[in-house]
Amino acid sequence: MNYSRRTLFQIAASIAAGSTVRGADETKRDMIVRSARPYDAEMPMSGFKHYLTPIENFFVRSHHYTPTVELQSWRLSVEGEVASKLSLTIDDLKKMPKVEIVGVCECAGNTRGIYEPSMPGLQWEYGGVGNAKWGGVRLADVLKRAGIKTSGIEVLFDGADVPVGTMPEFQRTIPVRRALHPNTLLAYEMNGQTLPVAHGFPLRVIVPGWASDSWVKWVTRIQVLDKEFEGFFMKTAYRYPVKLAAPGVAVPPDKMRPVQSLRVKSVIAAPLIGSQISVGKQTVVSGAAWAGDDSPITGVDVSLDGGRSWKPAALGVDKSQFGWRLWQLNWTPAVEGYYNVLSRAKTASDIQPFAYEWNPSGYQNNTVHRVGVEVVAGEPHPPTAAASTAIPARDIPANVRAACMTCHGSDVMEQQRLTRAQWDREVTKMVNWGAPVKDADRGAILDYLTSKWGYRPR
Ligand SMILES: Nc1nc2c(c(=O)[nH]1)N[C@H]1C(S)=C(S)[C@@H](COP(=O)(O)O)O[C@H]1N2
Ligand SMILES: [Mo]
Repeated sequence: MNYSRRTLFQIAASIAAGSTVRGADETKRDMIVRSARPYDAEMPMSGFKHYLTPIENFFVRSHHYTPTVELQSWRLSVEGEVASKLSLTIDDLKKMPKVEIVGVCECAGNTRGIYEPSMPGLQWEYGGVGNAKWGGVRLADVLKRAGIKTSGIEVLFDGADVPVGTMPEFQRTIPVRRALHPNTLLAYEMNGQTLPVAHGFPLRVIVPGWASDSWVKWVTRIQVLDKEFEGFFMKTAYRYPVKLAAPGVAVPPDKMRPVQSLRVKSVIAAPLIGSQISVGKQTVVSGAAWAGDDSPITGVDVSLDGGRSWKPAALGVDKSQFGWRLWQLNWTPAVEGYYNVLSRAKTASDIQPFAYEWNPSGYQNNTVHRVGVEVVAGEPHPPTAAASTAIPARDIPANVRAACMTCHGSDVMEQQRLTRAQWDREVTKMVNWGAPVKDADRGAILDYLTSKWGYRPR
């Protein structure tokens, strides 16, 4: 959706005043909020204990402000390289054959937060992922109904969300081959309920096995293109180096390709990092594991000694082609001390690596998860929370507030660990997206950002 600058500032103002534009889904609980506006929140580690992630814990990633969609006026338009344009209501879609698929929705940037050197972006740890049952129609059925032409190369999706500042629209394409794949859906249900607002009400794209940057929410328009789409979110963002570069080295976008398939990955949900467990008492090491669109999980191995020896974990009974697999291993530690607990998932053709492939935007981090725990005699204490770098808004200088916090809160800045040169590039990007930065203020703003949220090792 396109808005004039004036409307944009009215929207920004109404959001700041907490009025009509809907923000976070009201039903979220225990989330790790990475940004309050636009709303970005991570699933707590306890979410990895459920086969289907409860919606109240399902992570949310929205580049822009959440739109309020009125079903009465909502239409899905299908256009471009098609024999006949369509304009469909949600009831039209519900009359078509319904399909349900369990699938992992994982942000390409999940686990970005552990890369060194760090890069700008939401500093997701492990919970930028969830597993849900999606219900809707096959995208192929809709495209065939419109009479998709053989000239079609890519299918473009456009959502109803409202860009932050002068950021580009969140528009994404997938190749026609993937669009016509029987597992690619337009979903109007999540875990058997109406798709929640935060997850794209009334309709979103589901591309099982692919990273969720392709899972466009709040879809209003589908356009079949006869050439490759040039938009920002395809040609600049969500790209991964064709050939890896050394950590910290820039890679030009034309030497990168779009992120597509997920990678084999497992996460340890319990015990939690930094926790204590009792000697001689049985503990359950448990978590979830998933993979991309080519082959399912064949096993998860657990090490209780930093990778010297491995034991196979028991896999949960619930399984589906694109869903995650729960796993667990019982452990009764006999000796006190500090233990490095690791999990490593595998498929018929791939296995989790120990070293990450550093890449400029910090995508696809699927390294072996390590959880350090202490085995103690006596009563264990719960893990201690990490120190916060939060600063009350009133203590942030006025020029920083005006430049940055018209569009988003300070929470997004607090999690960054950036050098002055990296902050400089961020400020340039934000100015291009409409941030009001006076030339005279720029140096002071950079000094402040670097002094508060400069690079620090994790
Ligand atoms: N319209 C729209 N769709 C979107 C986004 C967005 O910002 N706008 N974010 C994408 C990204 S990057 C991710 S990771 C997933 C997150 O889906 P969720 O919020 O349902 O977990 O939505 C995708 N679909
Ligand atoms: Mo994402």
